[in-house]
Amino acid sequence: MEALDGSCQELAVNPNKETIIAHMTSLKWIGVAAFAASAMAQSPRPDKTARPPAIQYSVEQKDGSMYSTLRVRVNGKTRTLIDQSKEQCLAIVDQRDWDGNGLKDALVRRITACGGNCCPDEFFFVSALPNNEFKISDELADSWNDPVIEKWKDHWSVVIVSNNEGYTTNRPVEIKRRFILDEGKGVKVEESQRKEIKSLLEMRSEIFKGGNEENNIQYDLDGDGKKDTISGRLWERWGRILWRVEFANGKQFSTETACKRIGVLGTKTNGVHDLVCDQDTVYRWNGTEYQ
Ligand SMILES: [Ca+2]
Ligand SMILES: [Ca+2]
Repeated sequence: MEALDGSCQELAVNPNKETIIAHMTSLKWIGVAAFAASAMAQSPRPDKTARPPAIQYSVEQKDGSMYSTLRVRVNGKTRTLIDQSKEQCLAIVDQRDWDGNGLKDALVRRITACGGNCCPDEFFFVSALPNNEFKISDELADSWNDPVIEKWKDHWSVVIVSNNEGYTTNRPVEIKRRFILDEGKGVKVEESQRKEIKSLLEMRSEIFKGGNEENNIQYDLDGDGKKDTISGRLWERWGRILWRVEFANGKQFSTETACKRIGVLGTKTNGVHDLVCDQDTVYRWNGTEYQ
């Protein structure tokens, strides 16, 4: 009771004494009153009863099913958040207190294809609310890649890069979005689109009708006065051009890298024009080949 006595002495000189004492009476709980009093005395004691619950998210596959059950364990008690009957394939990307409310939340990947490589994955948050409930956010964005988790203005944030990769010859589009978790919702706080470098001349996969067709563009890349040829075939599965360069002097260069666009840039390296793949990937001549 020594600390309580000390706190009461402090209360006696506090101008808000009546308010505090009225509050203490209404609470009818000497422990809370002692805490309030000690807080007023600016000598806080750790409140061991305020420790946040232990929260742990997990995903499991039962009975040989390909579908997942998303669970959360709170202080040793397990709850199901998404049942296997929903026929989703899930994986936990990360668990931490995303929104800073003292309770652990999770970032979850929904594996759209459930195996295979048909399509990008989706991502969503599961957040622990102060009322002991859990909230599943809307899906944030899709991606073929792992999202990046990083601090942004004192918040935890996730950066998800989406693109239109797939069985399509559409022009490449890549959008980078940043989300934070706020009151159970994924809030987009930044968005940007990857820009294209302008080329002098280019070949795009959209001109191809099918995999057997070959197209080419001609330009004097090495400045010897004779036009060189960039030729390509379509890799239909990814709508990308498998390309190679044939110089007029007989030298050849080929690569395994397929591009939705292969173009000639105005800039040169070692006297040979640089090439651009997709939006901004630049190939430079090192004297013997493009890299
Ligand atoms: Ca939280
Ligand atoms: Ca040439």
